[in-house]
Amino acid sequence: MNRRAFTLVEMMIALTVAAVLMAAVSSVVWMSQRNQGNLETQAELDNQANETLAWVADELRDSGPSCPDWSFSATDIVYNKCLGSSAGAPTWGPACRLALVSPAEDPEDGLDNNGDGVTDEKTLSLDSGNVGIWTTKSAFLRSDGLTFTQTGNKVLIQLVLQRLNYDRSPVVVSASTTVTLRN
Ligand SMILES: [Ca+2]
Ligand SMILES: [Ca+2]
Repeated sequence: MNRRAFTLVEMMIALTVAAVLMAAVSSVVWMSQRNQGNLETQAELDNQANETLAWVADELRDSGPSCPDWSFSATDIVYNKCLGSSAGAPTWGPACRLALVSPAEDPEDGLDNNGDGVTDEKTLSLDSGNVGIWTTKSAFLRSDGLTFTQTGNKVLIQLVLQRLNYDRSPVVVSASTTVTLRN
């Protein structure tokens, strides 16, 4: 009898120890996955911010206030690219427009319609004929995530990207660059 009771106690202790060990291992695995996932999210946003800034800088470098359709605001730019010159005068391409656009899955309504943890996120989009047909160039921008600031022939471009980490906490990346425009 005593031997059987002793065995039950042993079994209960063994089960408790096993449960504690499994909980500890699960916790370590989850934290490792979370840290790895968070690092990957951060790296993706950093890359996207840098690629977007380089692309915008390329778009604007051959343009400037002297182009025929130049229209500048804090959140969008209409511009023409210089294609070359003829008889000493610059030849301009069609009007293009860079602006924040609401994706169809999360329209501007104060709600996170697509449940990705960011309300009314935007894409930075290009309309290369200024006719309302947009090509998305960068996602995950916050609704306040694009600012153009013109000073003389320079434009400061500031981006703020946001998305959720692996653990559902928000990660925010801010990046900026200055482009020297064509005179
Ligand atoms: Ca929305
Ligand atoms: Ca959203």
